[in-house]
Amino acid sequence: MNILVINGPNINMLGIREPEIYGRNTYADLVALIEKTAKDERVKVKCFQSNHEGEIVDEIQKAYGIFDGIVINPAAYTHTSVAILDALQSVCIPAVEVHISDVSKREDFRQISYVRKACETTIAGHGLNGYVEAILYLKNNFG
Ligand code: CA2
Repeated sequence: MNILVINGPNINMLGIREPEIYGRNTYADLVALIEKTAKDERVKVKCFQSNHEGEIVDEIQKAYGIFDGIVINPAAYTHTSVAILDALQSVCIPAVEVHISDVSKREDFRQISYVRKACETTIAGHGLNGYVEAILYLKNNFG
């Protein structure tokens, strides 16, 4: 199985500010955790992070015919982006929405997720382990 992990804007700043919300681990720690999980589970993984909506749309489109699953934390674009929703729907690849924090317990504007409609499930509030759970979900259900 070949899984694409997409992280949206500011995820590259993890561990630098707001440790009470996002923890103390860095983006490099997250990539290391995802790569270790992929090795343990014998799946292939590619990690992609961008601060730009169009680049995320491009990456989803490029996944067509190459990846069997997508793990996506669109970060702030979760709450605004019809373009990312449309891209996920256009490629028809099973996707899991991940949030490090429990967005359901945060501000009103974080209660809306445009991408959720194109995702099999949502994992939120489990910290970085949410990405591990998402990989296992895709492997168990679509691998
Ligand atoms: O909880 C999540 O994973 C989020 O997707 C993270 C986004 C936020 O906009 C979503 O509502 C929930 C934020 C990404 C990281 O932002 C940082 C801000 C300060 C310091 C480090 C990262």
